[in-house]
Amino acid sequence: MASKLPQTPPQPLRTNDGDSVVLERRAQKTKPPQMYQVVMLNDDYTPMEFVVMVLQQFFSKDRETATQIMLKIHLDGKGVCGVFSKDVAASKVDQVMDAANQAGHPLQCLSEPID
Ligand code: TYC
Repeated sequence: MASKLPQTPPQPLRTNDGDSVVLERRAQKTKPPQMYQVVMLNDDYTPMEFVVMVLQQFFSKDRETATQIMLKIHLDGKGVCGVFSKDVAASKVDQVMDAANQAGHPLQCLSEPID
């Protein structure tokens, strides 16, 4: 697949006097892509250990970080597992929901755009 080079806006050239040239700076037109956070919700039934495992397996968290995130969700009702492009975030949600369904746990997770 051909990779895109970063796009630099066209630089207008304008002659100033006989010899010199003025380069005008233009605002960058391409916006950075919208990013999405994957949020996990608390419930009363999913085992803490399962949530820690999900955070390690699908979000590449070490055990200590995964435990901290799980406890934050447990206490606050929800927590952010990671920030991704739209497609990757959707795929993370699918992976988590599939794993939870297969294990018979009601764990819920969603993705939402961030500013
Ligand atoms: N509240 C659950 C319990 O006490 C643990 C839990 C944490 C569940 C985070 C879901 O996203 C979650 N077993």
